[in-house]
Amino acid sequence: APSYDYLLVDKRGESGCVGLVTLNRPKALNALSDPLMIELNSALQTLDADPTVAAIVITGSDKAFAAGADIKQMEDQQFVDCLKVNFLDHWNGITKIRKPVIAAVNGYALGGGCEVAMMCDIVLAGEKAKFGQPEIIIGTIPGSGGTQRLTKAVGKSRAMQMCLTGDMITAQQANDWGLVSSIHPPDKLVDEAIKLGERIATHSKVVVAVCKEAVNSSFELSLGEGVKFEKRLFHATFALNDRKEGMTAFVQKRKPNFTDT
Ligand code: CO8
Repeated sequence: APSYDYLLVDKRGESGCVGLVTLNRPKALNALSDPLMIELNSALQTLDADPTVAAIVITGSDKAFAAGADIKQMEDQQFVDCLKVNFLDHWNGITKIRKPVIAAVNGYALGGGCEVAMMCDIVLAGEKAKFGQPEIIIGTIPGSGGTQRLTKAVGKSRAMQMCLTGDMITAQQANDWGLVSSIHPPDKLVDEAIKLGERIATHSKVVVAVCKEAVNSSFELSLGEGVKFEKRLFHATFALNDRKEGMTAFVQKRKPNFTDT
């Protein structure tokens, strides 16, 4: 297995069906440097390609999921440096992963850390988690989807307030606003995320991937186009053995035996 400088990668859950990626740069509160993000993309791609893995959990430490892009790396950077390498373009690698990705956020999810959490498919929070887009405080703005995904998640007024003040919100607020789907005691959070991954793992992996694609298309398409696309994907499941198996198992009152075909 590949080894990483800034990540711990493990397989958990029944038969190792859930990939667990732990951001591990404790000295900088998991600040998301270029090398860290390159490793994260690579670890996610490896787990995405692993046929035994059904879902992936990304977590950080108790203190920080991730405290944002690396400010020390950016301090002396010029516009032309950003332009030349299309700075942070590779961050959206997470959104190319076809298996469900669950963020388990304990501690700070700030700036790029909040953006990474929002690129995941499901976000679970520990009771002490804090979310924020503090870029405005350091003279910039969110650069990896913060102004877009946060607005879609919590609405304009709340997103504006967060982006314009830079103030953090609590796990409770994030839950009330729909940014996360549930809150857990900090020491139970990762286990809960893995349980959720295991639950998803009981389904057909191909159908899960199709379902994820359909939900995500709602962010890109008009309602009419989205519903049309969904309908065709729904029809497409009828080409799968797992669609037939799922319905036959229901009719025969037994558990389905999915083969991911
Ligand atoms: N980058 C680099 N180092 C960091 C970062 C960061 N984002 N966050 C924390 N660290 C480092 C600190 O410098 C410190 O290091 P050292 O011990 O060497 O001084 C160490 O981590 C511990 O941090 P603190 O001492 O500050 O810990 P506290 O518990 O006192 O405070 C906070 C914790 C509140 C999280 C505080 O560290 C903080 O405010 N961090 C910065 C948060 C922030 O502003 N994040 C947004 C960054 S910008 C961003 O993410 C933009 C993303 C997209 C950019 C697109 C550009 C094109």
